Amino acid sequence: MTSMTVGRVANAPVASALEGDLVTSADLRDSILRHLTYDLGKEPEMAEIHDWRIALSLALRERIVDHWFASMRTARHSGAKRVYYLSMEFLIGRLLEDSMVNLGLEEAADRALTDLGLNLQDILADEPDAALGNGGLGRLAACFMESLATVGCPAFGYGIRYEHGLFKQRFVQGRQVEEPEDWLQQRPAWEFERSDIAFKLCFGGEVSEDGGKAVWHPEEAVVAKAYDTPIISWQGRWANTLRLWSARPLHGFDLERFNRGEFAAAAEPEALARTISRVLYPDDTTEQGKELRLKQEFFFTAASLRDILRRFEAEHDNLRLLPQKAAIQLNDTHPAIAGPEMVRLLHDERGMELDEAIVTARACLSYTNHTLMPEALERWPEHLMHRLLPRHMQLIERIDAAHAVKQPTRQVSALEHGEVKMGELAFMMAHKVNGVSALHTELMKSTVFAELHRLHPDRIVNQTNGVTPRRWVLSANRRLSALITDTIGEGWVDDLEQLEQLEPYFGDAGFLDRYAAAKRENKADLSNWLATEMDLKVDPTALFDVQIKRIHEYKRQHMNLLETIALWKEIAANPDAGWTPRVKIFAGKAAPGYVFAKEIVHLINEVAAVINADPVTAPYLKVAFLPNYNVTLAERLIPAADLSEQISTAGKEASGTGNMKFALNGALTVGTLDGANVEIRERVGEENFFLFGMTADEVIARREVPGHAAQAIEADARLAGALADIGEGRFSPDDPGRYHGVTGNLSHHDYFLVCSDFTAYWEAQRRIDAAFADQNAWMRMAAINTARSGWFSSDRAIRGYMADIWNAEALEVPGPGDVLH
Ligand code: T68
Repeated sequence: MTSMTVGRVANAPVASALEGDLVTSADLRDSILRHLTYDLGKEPEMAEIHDWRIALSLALRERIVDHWFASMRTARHSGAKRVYYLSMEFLIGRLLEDSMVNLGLEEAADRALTDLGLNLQDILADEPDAALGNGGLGRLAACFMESLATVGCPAFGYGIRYEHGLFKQRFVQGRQVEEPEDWLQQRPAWEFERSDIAFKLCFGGEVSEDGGKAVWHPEEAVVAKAYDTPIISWQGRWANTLRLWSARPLHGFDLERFNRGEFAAAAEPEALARTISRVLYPDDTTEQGKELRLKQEFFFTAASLRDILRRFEAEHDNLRLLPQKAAIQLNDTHPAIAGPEMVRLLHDERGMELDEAIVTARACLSYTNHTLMPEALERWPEHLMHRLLPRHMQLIERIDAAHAVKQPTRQVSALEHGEVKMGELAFMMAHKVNGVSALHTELMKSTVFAELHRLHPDRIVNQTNGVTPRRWVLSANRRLSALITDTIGEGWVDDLEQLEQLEPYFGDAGFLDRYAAAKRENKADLSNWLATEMDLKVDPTALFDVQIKRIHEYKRQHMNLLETIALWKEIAANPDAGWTPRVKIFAGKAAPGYVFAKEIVHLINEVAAVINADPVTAPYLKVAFLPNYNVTLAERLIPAADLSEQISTAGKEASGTGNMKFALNGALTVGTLDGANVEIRERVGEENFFLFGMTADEVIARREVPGHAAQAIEADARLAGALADIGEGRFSPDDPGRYHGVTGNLSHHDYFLVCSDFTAYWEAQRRIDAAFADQNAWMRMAAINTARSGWFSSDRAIRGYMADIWNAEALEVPGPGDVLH
């Protein structure tokens, strides 16, 4: 790949590099002032930090636009296939630093702001996190958008422009309290409102027949209006569009009613329509059959398909070419209504034969599965589907029947017990279906999709997840990045497997020292932050043990907590036994309706309060539960971690992506053989990974053992002691029975096998204590994790999708001098 730096070349018109930088920073300062004055209408003396932040963002956005247009033009003129990534969630976080770094304008911005008497870090810290997602699935979509641009794949991301993203989490007396998120309160700096790109979408009504043709007479309609955010690649070589839809009423405001004095009623249609894009559903892996959710899914999927067809029809006149020009990826089943909707657009609205419409739609569509947990697989009641989308319900029956014809004996159907199974529907309407780690893909084949896999043995493929190195190494971990670039040059940033070149330097005097110094300084920064923000003093040289992710039973934060309690008791009983000091760090949100997860949140906070107040154990153990986990907090924590907790019940975590971020940043993993942990361990080497626990097969067998939890508790006095402390109210003296639900569940039912895996987990942690005591050996293992994790770049993942699923090629913006025609 060439490393032409369009951004830099375009912005450095004069001879010496320094002179060029000065010109750039002066230009940038001028455009910041221009945007502040003429777009925001503020005088510099009156401007507040967010005004400056928005002015800087607009100044950078301006520099993205030319690359963006050039990319779009190149895509149009080349006739290349476009990729469409349909996702209910894009957890993008902050965009300012990303854009600045990718444009190569960081130093210029720093200098421009210093000239203006401002501090770049303060400005970056002012940006709200765009939290338009729940967790891994949404963050993957955001990493994929950045990588699609960086590898030069012409693509659009399509989703919903939620007015309110994921709730903000506060702790009140240790309990989670949810507060609405309001990222649009200040003027959004990155998006372009597209009043001209809007589609009418219909719901409800009935279907009639007219000369053998189905005619849908809907009873309700809303408008989907587009908002575009350009996503710029590393070094500004390419830019794609993230197009988010916002719901508006078909007929605005009712002036007649308003004039009659019915003010609220006059605004009603507006409020109702807008409800569709009002809030992100805060569900993580548990689905609720909510009508509004189905409306949201149809809303963004149908708007996106209409947009895709409009673009195709502007460029081509033969619908049969569609599969050569459009690859449409469904991020989980949330956009699975795309199958029937596309058939409807091709058959009902454009007159293509039904069978051909099904084949054509399937050739465009592909589906990524992110979970095998039965309760998280989407199913919609047929009656609801019928009421909201009557024509689609008919087409689902037709698709299912057409699929049934191919089966010798009918075994699989998308319709069961009066419900539409969206996983089956997505599978039937996709030419490729992928899992997100090697293990997960194999489990898809042998469990949830076993029958469908037998019928279509070439359809399921694996694409192990990845993360963007620009955000998760280069920006998040400046010290490590500087060391890497000093050692092997800058090429690793968009060719992450170059990190392998680090390993020969491990023997050199100095490399591992510098590696250790970077980690030490990152930990010192986090310690200072914990002191100021959380009023918590920790030993910055202690082992920083981090578990950050959504709170869920299968992720087993409670197993980590039980080990914490057991460790605390052991230290208290024998404080002089040479303990390795540890800081246990937790962060994560519980879905508001997930009672058990909220009890775990409460319990972690109560345990933390008791342990942190114990003067005897204080030198060796502290517990921090940081509120409101989000992308920005992850960027702060991961570079400072020594240990990455990836301890899900084997077979349950489809992949994990945090595990990859930690490994790249030199944290060692304590983990089960689950999701991408398996592949991380294969790459970094088993001696550089702390494995414990049952395998996916053993988990299934263990569940069959009657009384498995009681047996495990009986056999492990530490586990029994920790459970007893919780059950007796040691951490909740005001309400000793508060956690009987938790202890009862663990002692009797224990579906996620916390008790059965506890002893192995405890032993792994003690091996970790011993390993950490030898800092030289530990830092070497950490550096090996960095050097051998380059494969987990989302650039690699995207190239895999392009080759195996989309059949799409990368493009390049013509360099200066090349003529576009
Ligand atoms: C995650 N899934 C997987 N779901 O749990 C994780 N679900 O193992 C994997 O690494 C990641 O996807 C990316 O592949 C989710 O994050 C959700 O967020 C979700 C949201 C709504 C409904 C259901």
